[in-house]
Parts: sequence; C-alpha cells; structure tokens
Amino acid sequence: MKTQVAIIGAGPSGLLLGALLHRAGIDNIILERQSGEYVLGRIRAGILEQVTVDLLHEAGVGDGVSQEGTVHHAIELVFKNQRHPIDVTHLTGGKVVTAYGQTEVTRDLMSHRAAQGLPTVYEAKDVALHGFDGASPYVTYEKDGQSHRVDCRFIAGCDGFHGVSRASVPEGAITEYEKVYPFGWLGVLADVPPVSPHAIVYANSERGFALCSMRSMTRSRYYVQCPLSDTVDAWSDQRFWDELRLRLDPDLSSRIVTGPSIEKSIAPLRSFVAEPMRFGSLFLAGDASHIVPPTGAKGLNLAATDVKYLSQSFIEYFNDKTDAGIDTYSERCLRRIWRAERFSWWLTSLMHRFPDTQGFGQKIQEAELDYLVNSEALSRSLAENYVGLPLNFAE
Ligand code: RFL
Ligand code: PHB
Repeated sequence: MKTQVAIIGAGPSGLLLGALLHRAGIDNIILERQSGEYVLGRIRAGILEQVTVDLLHEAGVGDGVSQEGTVHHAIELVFKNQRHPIDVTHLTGGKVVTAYGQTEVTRDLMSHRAAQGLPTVYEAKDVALHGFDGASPYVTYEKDGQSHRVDCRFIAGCDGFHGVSRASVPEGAITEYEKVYPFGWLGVLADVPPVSPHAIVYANSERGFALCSMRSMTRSRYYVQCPLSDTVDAWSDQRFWDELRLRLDPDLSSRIVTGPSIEKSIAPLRSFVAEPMRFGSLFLAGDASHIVPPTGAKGLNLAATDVKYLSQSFIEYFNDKTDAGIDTYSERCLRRIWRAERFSWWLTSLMHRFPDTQGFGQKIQEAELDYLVNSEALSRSLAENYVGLPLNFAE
C-alpha cells in the first residue's frame, strides 16, 4: 500500500488529522491497534474549547456538537462549603466552552470517515515505524495473521501516551519532562440529569477534589480525587455518590440525582511533555507527545490544535511545495502546549488535597482561592486559559 500520510492511532487526533487532510485532497491511512468499539468505550474528555468546535466544523463533522453540545458560560469553584461562580464569558469578552463528549467527537469522526470510504485498519497488531530519518518512511503491521507494509511521505504519531511512535524515536533525540501527582481521579458516568447544567463545578474540600460535569441533560459525568492505590472494585455506586455529596456545598449536595453507573474508572494524573515533536519524517501529535492532568480540560483541545498545525504544515508541503510549516511545527505547538501545561498544573495544585501538604501549604492554597474569587484580574487569567488561547496567540 502507498499513501501520502500514514497516521498511527484512531483516537481524536488521528481521526481529526485524517479528516482535515482528506478535505485538502491529501491521501491518508489510519492504523489503530484496538477495535472501533474499544476506542468508543474509553470515557474521557467532555469540554471543548471554541477553537476545537471550529475545527470540527472545518473537518465537516460539526453537526453533532452543534445539535447536541451544551454551551457553558461559567464554571463554579466550591471551597469551604461555598460556591463561587466565575463568569468566563463575561471575563473573556464573549467566549464559551461546550460540553460534548470525546466519545461523541470520536463517533462523529469515525462515521464521517466511513461515509467517505477512507481507509482505517482497526486491530492492526505490531505496528512498527521504519526509515523516518529519510524521505521514504514506511510502516509495517500484522492483521489477521498477514504482514502488511504502507509506504508514505510522512508518518503522524497520533497513538497516545502508550503508543509506539514516541517509543520508536532514538533515546538521545528526545527530552522528556514529567510530573506525576500523588492521587488519581475516579470517574463515574450515569444517566441522571446533571446537578449543574449551566456551569462545570470544581470543588476543593477537606476530603479532596470533586468535579461535576455532564454529557447531556440526561447524562452526567462526575469525578472524585482518590488515592492511586484504590481500585474501582472498592468503590460501589453508593460509596461514590456518598463521597461526592460530602465534597460539595449543602445546596448542590442536596440536589445530586443518583443512579446506577454506566462506566466507572480510575485515571492517574500526570504532566508530561516530550520535545521536540518532529523527527525527520515522523511527527507526534496529541497525547503521544504530551499529557496534562484533566483539571484544566485541556488534553483533547491541545490534541486538536496540534493536528490543526500539522494538517496545515502537510497541506503547505504537498500543495504549495514549502517546508516552512513542517520546519516550525514543533516550535509552534510547544509554545501553546507549555501554556496549557502551566495552567493545568496550576489548577490541579489549587484544587486538590496533597497528602504531603499540611499547615503552610494548605494555608497558601486557601489564600490563593480567596484571592482568585475576589480578584477580577486573577479570575480573568483563569477564564482566558479555560476557554483556550486563540490558534495564533501573540501574548
Ligand atoms: P488517544 O485518545 O489516547 O488515542 C490514541 C489512539 O492510538 C491507539 N494506539 C495505537 N494504534 C496503533 N498502534 C499502536 N502501537 C498504538 N498504541 C496506541 C490507541 O488505541 C488510541 O485509540 O490520544 P489522542 O488522539 O491524542 O487524544 C487525546 C485525548 O484522548 C486526551 O488528551 C483527553 O482525553 C484528555 N482529557 C480531557 N481533554 C480535554 O480537552 N477536555 C477534558 O474535559 C478532558 N477530560 C481527559 C479528561 C482525559 C481523562 N483521562 C482518562 C486520561 C478526563 C479524563 C478522566
Ligand atoms: C469531563 O466532562 O469529563 C471533564 C470536564 C472538565 C474537566 C475534566 C473532565 O476539567
């Protein structure tokens, strides 16, 4: 097989890249290790920046988010049993975020790709990258007991944190920066109306962090901070709902509607960046090159903007015969990524209980929360990062 761009991974990064390239007339093949159902079964992100929503429209898959997404103008911070609304739309001169699940984004992109008849190989085993230090790289994989080879001009590594693409780069060529947090998030998805349909709630309580989010007016997504040693089995639905209630203010707590969970999982929290993002003819995008703790709701949004820059760079290369875009891809992405890393680390530090922080650290956290909700300047800083930076930010 031969194509212009071989894309590894059919998560949101790989699928969005495939759609944007196809619209520009650039051939691509996606190789995915798992089945389509498995990819859709992973419940992850829920909050999209406007830049991401615009990209979905540009890729031709905006109908779902337009019809089913819920626009939010505010978030709420809860601490010391009190709610503090932050009107992000007012603070950013009119910007919003949209609640629309990663599962739905992925499903929309998958259906669009299938309708266009574009090649996606699910359950591609032993994917291996070759010759990306030159201009004729290729990818090999096994499917149904047979070996296959895809020749291409570029490889896009969109295969997430545990993928093969970053792992294929020679050790000395890559620098990794990492911070692992001493807790995880236990997430529950349930078909109950969201307790706060107009604002995502971030709570810092003595018992730890909690988050109230949603997928629709009839489906909620909630999280509580938990020790990394916890297992899902230790958390019955009842225990989860009881714990969530204890971490919210009395009003929200009394209004939570409970029901059986339809998904429950524990995710560790990590900040991670691998630099650079280009190695000859191999380009990394999304979680393959960086991870943020989910507190800032930035992971999927960063993946989308990486892919926007990457598709533009490939389009300029194939259609305008210029290397300028591919040569600056890594640098342009990394500036935006580090801004999102800073924001996600800051919000994580502000909202969680750290097992080794008592006394002074705790008091500083309280003072910062107090400052944040009473200072328009600091609230605006939170708001402008939460809604996301523009694609070509100058400041
Ligand atoms: P993905 O989604 O991990 O997809 C990578 C795909 O590559 C496949 N793969 C391979 N394929 C072939 N060969 C191999 N060797 C392969 N190895 C892996 C995998 O099977 C998979 O299908 O990465 P991608 O596309 O870069 O997308 C990134 C996002 O998934 C991620 O950043 C977000 O989910 C992060 N995130 C959030 N982001 C937001 O913008 N807003 C949010 O509200 C938000 N909430 C979250 C989140 C992540 C969470 N968890 C579980 C980590 C909430 C949570 C709890
Ligand atoms: C979610 O809806 O899953 C969600 C919302 C906000 C976050 C993280 C996750 O910061």
